[in-house]
Amino acid sequence: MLTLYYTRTSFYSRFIWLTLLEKQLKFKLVALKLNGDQFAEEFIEISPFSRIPALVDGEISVIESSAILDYLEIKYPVPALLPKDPQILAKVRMVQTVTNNELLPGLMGMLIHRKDILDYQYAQKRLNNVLDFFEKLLINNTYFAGEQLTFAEIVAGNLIPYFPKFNIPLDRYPQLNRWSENLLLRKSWQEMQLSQEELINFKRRMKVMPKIIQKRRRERVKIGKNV
Ligand SMILES: N[C@@H](CCC(=O)N[C@@H](CS)C(=O)NCC(=O)O)C(=O)O
Repeated sequence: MLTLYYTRTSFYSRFIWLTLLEKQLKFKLVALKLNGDQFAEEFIEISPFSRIPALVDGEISVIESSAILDYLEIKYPVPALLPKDPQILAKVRMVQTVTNNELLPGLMGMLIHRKDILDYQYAQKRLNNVLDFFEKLLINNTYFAGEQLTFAEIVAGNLIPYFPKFNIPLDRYPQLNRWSENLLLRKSWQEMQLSQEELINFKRRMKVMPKIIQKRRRERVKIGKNV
């Protein structure tokens, strides 16, 4: 049996959750609150850096979301979520990586900072640059890889369709808008929908994230784990 350690609002956890759903695997979810429970000894045995997501598959524990995705793809290859064609694979990997390295920090920056400060404006610029780039990459295709749903949807599609809920309209991006609406209709996306209350709490939590991060660092130093 597969077990995913996660929280419902964690971006990295959510795309593992989506992968398990899209591959129609049987799995168990174990929710962490991240209020200190990530430092419990039993969890650190599974996830030595005390972070989610962590996936346990029988004898094996896998941490780091990209490693988990690769593991699931090779171990459970049907339906395939990575294309074989090198050019299309490069596109999918670009979408995955740019989402993690540019889009997510952009969104977080916009949720954390006040609009009048440079950090917010820089975050917004990063986010808009990614949306411009993705809009062009999509062309008129159903998915980034054409007709095949891939990790590009699992990763970028785990953020962009929810932008309107964060007051980031997609009107300027007709391709991404169409693509987002299409993803939100899928059973797997619907199964993971956050409630209005969860979204409000998430936004509130983001505002105090710098303080939460400091607190976690103090905890990590105390227990002698990696920061
Ligand atoms: N590089 C990791 C990042 C995971 C990560 O940052 N997880 C956050 C939740 S989204 C976490 O566990 N935070 C708890 C903490 O830092 O103590 C991955 O891709 O899996």
